[in-house]
Amino acid sequence: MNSEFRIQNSESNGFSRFAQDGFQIINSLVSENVCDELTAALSPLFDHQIKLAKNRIGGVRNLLRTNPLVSAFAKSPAITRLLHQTANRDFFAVRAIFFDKNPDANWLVPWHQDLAIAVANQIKTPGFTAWSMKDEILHVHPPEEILAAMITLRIYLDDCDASNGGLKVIAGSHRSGKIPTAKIAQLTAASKPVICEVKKGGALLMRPLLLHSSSPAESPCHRRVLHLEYAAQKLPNGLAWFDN
Ligand SMILES: O=C(O)CCC(=O)C(=O)O
Repeated sequence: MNSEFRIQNSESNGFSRFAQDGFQIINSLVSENVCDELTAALSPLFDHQIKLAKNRIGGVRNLLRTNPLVSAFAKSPAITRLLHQTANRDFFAVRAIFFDKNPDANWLVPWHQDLAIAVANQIKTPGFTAWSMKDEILHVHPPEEILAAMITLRIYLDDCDASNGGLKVIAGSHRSGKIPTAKIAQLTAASKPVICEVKKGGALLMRPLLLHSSSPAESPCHRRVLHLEYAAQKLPNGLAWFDN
């Protein structure tokens, strides 16, 4: 990793009301070189995963622990400073996933909120539900206030728009807290989604509780994204983040 990594330009594209809307697009956050370095390190991992499990199209998980480049990037002062500026508190990286929509992996993601966090241990704790394993890592749904304080930063390693499966979001939906599944369809039918168009090197900041979805690409080409999740607080009752 280029230790001189820095934010080139954190000017937003007009969707700058992060607290209100629950998301913000940042143009030109990282340089072409850093994007290419990340792509070169992560694309082969994704291709390998697709080859091993053809019917299982998911992201490459656990990258904070397995990939020093991702870990250095996610924890770099430039990124943690950006997060601090966004929400006026300190954040630490807790999960990193690499996604690539491409002709071999062109999936649809239905409307949802990101409710699961990766944890190191299982201790029965009020408000913590839906324990599960994803890629051999323990996950759980924490109480709403923990999710509401988190931020996701998606780094775009390719240009992305509506034609190649850009993320769609419902502005402000994070302010409804955890939304029951039955209500998600009603809410999305009654709202006008925003398609997040982001150029290579740009980024999307979003709250995990923001309703989001993505369509398969119409013109499948690579749509590579490094998805980084950050938390702002320790977990209660002896529970611990899987990474921190
Ligand atoms: O990258 C995508 O298209 C969707 C990913 C997603 O929904 C998620 O990370 O929760």
